[in-house]
Amino acid sequence: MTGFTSIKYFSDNVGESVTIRGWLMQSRGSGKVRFLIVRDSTGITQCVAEEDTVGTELFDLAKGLGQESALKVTGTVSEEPRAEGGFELHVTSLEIVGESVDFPITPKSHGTDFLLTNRHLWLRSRRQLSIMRIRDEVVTAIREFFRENDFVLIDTPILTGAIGESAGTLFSTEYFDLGNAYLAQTGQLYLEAAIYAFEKVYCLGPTFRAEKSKTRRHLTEFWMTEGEMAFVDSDGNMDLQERLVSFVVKRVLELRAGDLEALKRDTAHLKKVVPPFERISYDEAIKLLKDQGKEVEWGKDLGGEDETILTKLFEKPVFVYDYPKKVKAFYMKQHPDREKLVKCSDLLAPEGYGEIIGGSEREDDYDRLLFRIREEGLPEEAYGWYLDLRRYGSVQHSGFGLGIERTVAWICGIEHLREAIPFPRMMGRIYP
Ligand code: NSS
Repeated sequence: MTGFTSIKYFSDNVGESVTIRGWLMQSRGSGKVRFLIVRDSTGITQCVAEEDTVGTELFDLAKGLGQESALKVTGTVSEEPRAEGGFELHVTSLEIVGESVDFPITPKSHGTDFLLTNRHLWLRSRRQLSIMRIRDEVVTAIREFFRENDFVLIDTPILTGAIGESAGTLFSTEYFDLGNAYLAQTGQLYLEAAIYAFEKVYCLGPTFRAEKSKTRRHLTEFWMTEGEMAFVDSDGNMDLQERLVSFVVKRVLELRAGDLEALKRDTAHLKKVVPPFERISYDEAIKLLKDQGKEVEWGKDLGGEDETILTKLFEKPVFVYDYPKKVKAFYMKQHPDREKLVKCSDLLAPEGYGEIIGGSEREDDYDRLLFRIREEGLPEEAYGWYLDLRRYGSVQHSGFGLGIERTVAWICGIEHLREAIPFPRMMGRIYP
């Protein structure tokens, strides 16, 4: 589009007259000068309207503008180190594109419930702008990492016939004459099929779990990136994960420093995120928890509180590997020496954040996998195709799933997953 510029490009236009389009975030001033803080796709800038320059009519217009009015602002760009972005725009003319009266979300603080009900408007707040930009960077970095490492993107289905993770948290829907279909809990089983075509594959998309718990770590719809690799064991799986996570954190530190600062994130913690990460066995984790005075029983899954305690003992993300089979999914490979364990790992993010990745080596033996499907009471007929993969060129393979919202929440240093996704889906909320 000609005739307009974006805030990001002000450095190319110093001393020139330009027009920007955007929304008014805030307006302040006194007497004969008004400062309009305007946001566009590329940044936030201060537009200065002086009565002596713009005339009384335009000045009064500027004074009366409501928060979130859509505007076209024309003015001269000048350098101003004290202003946000280092430049400001000296207004010569102003056009209201869309009025905004009594925007409900003001700079004062509001309750969480009110903000969530107004999520469609809350998204425009500064903190939310920074979180969403970091989310964008996280997803972009993940795609770049996989591409650089020769993984092929495989888009896995959302409507599925087989249960991917566990029967307890399924959303189901009627599927014509074929009975129930489930919303995907994972793309993993389909990625396992695709490694036989491409060796290394990944997916990145929404997944669904009917979580009835209301914790800060659970959404009913969350985004996950999953990687799957042929000829890779559980250790190799962890190697890849620590490289991926380190790459993503580095990217955000490099490219979204301003947003981290806006969120008041202490980046000292993030700068430590470089390979290798510590790896402790489930047995060791139980012992560490007991040493910390936590009552835990060998054989139970680690809860959110246990993870929080563990992560506080380490400066970097930490892997916990080889969990009891009882608490993990049917597809995980049995430990070669200890039949009660499976070859898996969870990656726990530091500073109390806890699990961001779940991964494992997969059961590649036809008979043992069939046994596990039966043992878990899963409908055998739905897994015919999955078992087939163990019949034609089956190889040792491993993979993992990284939760996007949990990763974003940790990198941003925010408490609750609901702020890490544009429109959160939780048990008690389906609007907006
Ligand atoms: O259940 S996981 O631990 N593992 C899987 O789904 C495997 N099929 C992945 C694989 O090996 N391909 O979930 C993986 C991650 C977990 O570590 C969390 O970061 C995230 O997905 N996750 C969630 N995020 C938000 N809300 C909910 N409910 C949730 N459940 C898992």
